[in-house]
Amino acid sequence: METSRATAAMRLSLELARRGVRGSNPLVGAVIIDSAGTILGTGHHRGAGTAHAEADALNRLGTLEKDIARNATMVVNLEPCNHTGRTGPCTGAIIDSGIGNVIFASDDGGTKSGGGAQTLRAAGVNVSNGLLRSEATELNHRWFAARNQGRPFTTLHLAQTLDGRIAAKDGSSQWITSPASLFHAHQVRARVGAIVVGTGTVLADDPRLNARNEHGEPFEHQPRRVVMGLREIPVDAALKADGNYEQVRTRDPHEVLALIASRGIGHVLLEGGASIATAFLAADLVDEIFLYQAPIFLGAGRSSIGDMGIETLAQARTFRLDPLDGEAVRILGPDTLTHLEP
Ligand code: AOF
Ligand code: ZN
Repeated sequence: METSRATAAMRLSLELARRGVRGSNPLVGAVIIDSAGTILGTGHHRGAGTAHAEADALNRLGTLEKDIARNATMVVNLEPCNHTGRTGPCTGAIIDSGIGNVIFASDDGGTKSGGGAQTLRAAGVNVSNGLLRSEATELNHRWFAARNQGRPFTTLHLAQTLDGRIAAKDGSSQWITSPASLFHAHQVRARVGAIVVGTGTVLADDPRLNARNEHGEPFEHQPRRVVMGLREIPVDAALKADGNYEQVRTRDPHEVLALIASRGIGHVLLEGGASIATAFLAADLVDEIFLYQAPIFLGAGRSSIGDMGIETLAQARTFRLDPLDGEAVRILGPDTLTHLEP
């Protein structure tokens, strides 16, 4: 395989990968090319529980003729997995397809999912790695970091006014953002393993914190509700309704994430309030942000983020626009939604 063709295919894999959603799984794209570099098929991973990129590309391509398969190359930005998780192992799917060559960028390195290259080689597949490794590592850097630290991936929701308020002076806060924003937030809820809120939010708003569709009906998958903080919350709090709930009596975000990881949960949504958002940001434990911004000012009232101990501009916590499906900023009814990463 000519390097420039393989590199072009890897660039395409990275581009396809970015169409997925972040969370407990990495962003992965796969491109199958023939010996001349012509694209035979493409695929990408859409998020936890859905087909992996390699399987997606193979499924869409269908059965390959033996000769074509032997000369074809699977180009993918992550080492094909070697484990049966929510889906079958990609190594097995590649071996079954008869594809003779695999080029990947980053190693998987997971205790269960890793070792794919070895399995493929043992089955007679030519494997090479490291092509565009730095781009591939960069693409999933927060996911790699979360996994190396043994903690869940975290998503922070901020729903605020143009002046960064989440409640008016009198405490009223429902609703600052529009139904369109709320619906988007519920779709995010539906794909995380747990939602974290502070005791203050429970005492102030008594939220249900379940994931509902546009008709207000609950989605099939419901996240676990984790309440963080020392204050007692009422026995009849709405979020306790289905029993999929617990309180963690700490103010330390590391401790909360360790507990959630011990429950086998890989993706956490931080929903508020300000003290939770502030604590996780200050500890550099926010992997992505969905910022819902309503076109209103309040001029006073509760800020979305509190004092993080920053004294001067040079100490600012910096985020950057991170496109999802090609766009980092979206219009949701009257609001804007910005997707950010550290
Ligand atoms: C791949 N291709 O597209 C992805 C991989 O439980 P599962 O089945 O969703 O597996 C998740 C693990 O598989 C994840 O932690 C990572 O190690 C790997 N992700 N591997 O070959 C893909 N998304
Ligand atoms: Zn896989």
